[in-house]
Amino acid sequence: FPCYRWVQGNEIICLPEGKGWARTVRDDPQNQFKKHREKELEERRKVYRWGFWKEGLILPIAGNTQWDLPRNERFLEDKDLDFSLSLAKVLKDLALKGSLDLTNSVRRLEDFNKVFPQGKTPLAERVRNCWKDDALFGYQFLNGANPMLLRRSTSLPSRLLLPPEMEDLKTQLEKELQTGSLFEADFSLLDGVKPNVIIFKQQYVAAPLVMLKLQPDGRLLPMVIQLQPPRNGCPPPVLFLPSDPPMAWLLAKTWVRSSDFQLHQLQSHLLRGHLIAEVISVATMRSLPSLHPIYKLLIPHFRYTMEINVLARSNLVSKWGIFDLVVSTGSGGHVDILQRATAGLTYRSFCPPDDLADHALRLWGVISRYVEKMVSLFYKSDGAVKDDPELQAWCREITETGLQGAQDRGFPISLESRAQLCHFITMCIFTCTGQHASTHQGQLDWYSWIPNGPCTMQKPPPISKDVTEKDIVDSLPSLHQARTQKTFIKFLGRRQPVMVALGHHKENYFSDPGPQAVLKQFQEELAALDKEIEVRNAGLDLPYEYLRPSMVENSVTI
Ligand code: OYP
Ligand code: FE2
Repeated sequence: FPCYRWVQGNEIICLPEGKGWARTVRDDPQNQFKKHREKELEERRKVYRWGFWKEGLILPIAGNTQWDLPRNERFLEDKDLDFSLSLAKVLKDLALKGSLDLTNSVRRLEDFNKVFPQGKTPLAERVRNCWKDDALFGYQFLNGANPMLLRRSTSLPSRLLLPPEMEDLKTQLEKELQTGSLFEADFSLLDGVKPNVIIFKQQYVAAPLVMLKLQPDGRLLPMVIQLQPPRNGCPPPVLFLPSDPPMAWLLAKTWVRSSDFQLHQLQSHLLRGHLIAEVISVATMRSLPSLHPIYKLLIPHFRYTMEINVLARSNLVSKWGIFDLVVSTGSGGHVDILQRATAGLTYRSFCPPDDLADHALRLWGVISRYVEKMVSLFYKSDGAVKDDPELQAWCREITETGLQGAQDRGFPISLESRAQLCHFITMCIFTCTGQHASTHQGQLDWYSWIPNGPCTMQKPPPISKDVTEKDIVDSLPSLHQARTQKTFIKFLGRRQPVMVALGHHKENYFSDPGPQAVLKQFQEELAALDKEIEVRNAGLDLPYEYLRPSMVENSVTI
C-alpha cells in the first residue's frame, strides 16, 4: 500500500503504483482508508515494540541484537559491509599493535604520538600541536566536539568560593559579568558519579567548573578552573589560574578535557543525539500510517538509527563494553550520568532558537522553512491540526511513552496549531540531523590527540600546584587505553562512505507533486547555505565544518 518501505535486495519499492498520495484522516471523509490505517498501525505496533534498557531512561526499540529488529530497520548490504569491514580493520590493528602496549608505556607527553593517527585531519594535527594553548581550550566550548555545555553567566556561580587573597580575580570576573562577556562551563552533573575500576586499578572522575571571558578579538579564554565543588567540612577546593606554574595549569585543563569527554559522549552525543532520535523513530512507526503526510515527511530521517543504537547498547555501553573496558565513567557511572542527564531533557534545549544562539540557527531556519511549506500543503488551518487524531496520538507517544513523561519539561502532549506542529517537527528533523552531527563529527578532530580528550584519568584530581609532567602522564590513559580510544574514535569519526546527506534521500515517499517541489526547494536552500559556509570557512583560521549541510547526515546512522 502507499509507499510502505519494502526492502527487496537493495531496492526500495512502493506498492501499489499511484496510491501514494498523502492523506490525513480529514482528507478522507468517506472513510475509504480508515480500515486500512487502523490495520496498518495495529500491525506496526506488533512489529515496533517499545523495549526497556535501564530504569530512569527514555525507551529504546525492543530487542537485544540487530537480528531482533524489524527487517526494514536493518542496515542494507552496502552499509553493513562497510561497517563490518572497517570495524574488523581497526580491531585487527588494535590487536596487532596493542599487544606491544604491555611492554611499552607512556613516559612523556610526546609518547601519545605512538597512537596518533598520522595525517588524518588537519584539525587533529592542529590540536596535537596547540593543545596547550588557552585559546584552543576555550574555542572548543564553542566549536569543538561538545558545543553543548557553555553558558553565558548571569551571576558568579555559588560553587565558586573565592578566598580573600583572590580579590583581584573577583574584580575581573565581576567586570566581565557586567559587560556580558563572562561564560561558564559547569560539569556539576558529574559530581558524585562512581568512577570505574579497570584491571584492579582505580580510575577517577571530577566535576570541574571553568570560568571564561570572551575577548573583543573573539577569543574565549579561561580565567579560572575549579576541579571539584566545595564540600562541607573540607577546605575550599584549589583554584587553578593561567598564571600558575605551566604544568599545574595544564593538568587542570586536562581534567576539564576528560570531564568534557564524558559529558560529551554520554549526554550530548548518545542521549541527546542517538537515543532521542530512536524515541522519535519508534513512536512514528507505531502511530502514523504510511499514507500520513507527517510519516512521509519524517521517515527518511530514521534510517539505520535503530540498528546503530542496538549496536551501541550491546557493545559500547553494555557490561564488558568499551566504556567498562577503558572509560573512567564505565561500569555503572555512565548509566548514572545518562539518568541524571535524562532528568534535564527539556523541550527548549532541543530547539536552538530557544536555547543558545549559534551556527545551528541557520540550519534550523532552513529546516523550519521546509517543514512549514510541507505542513501548509496538508494542514489548511489550526483546526486541521487539532482534529488529526493520529497526529495527536503520535505526539503523546513521543512525550509520554518514549520520553517517559517529558511533559514536565516542556514537551507537548498535544499540538494545537500549525505553528506548534511545525516547531515540533522541525525539532524532530533537526535532532536526527544537525543536533547529532554537531556532536558526532568533532570526534576525530578533537579526540585523536589523547591528552585533549582523555577517556579516563588514573590519578585523583590535583589538590596542590606542585605538578610535574610525570604527574600529568600518570594521570592520563595508559598506552592500551589510549590505543583503544584511538581505535574507536577513528572508527566512529571516519568519513562515512555510505551516507545520505540532509535532504537527499532518493526514496519518493510522496507521490503528490507538491511535496516533491518543496523537497527540491529544501535541497536548493541547503546547497546555498553550504556554499555560504564554504566561502566563510575559506576566510577563517579554524573552519567550522560540522554543520555544513553537505556533511550532515539525513539520519543518525553512526
Ligand atoms: C556500535 O567492539 C558503534 O564490536 C560503534 O555506536 C562500534 C560498535 C558498535 C562495535 C564495537 C565492537 C556505534 C554509535 C554510538 C554512539 C554514541 C556513544 C559513542 C561513544 C563513543 C565512545 C568512544 C570510546 C572511546 C574510548
Ligand atoms: Fe553518533
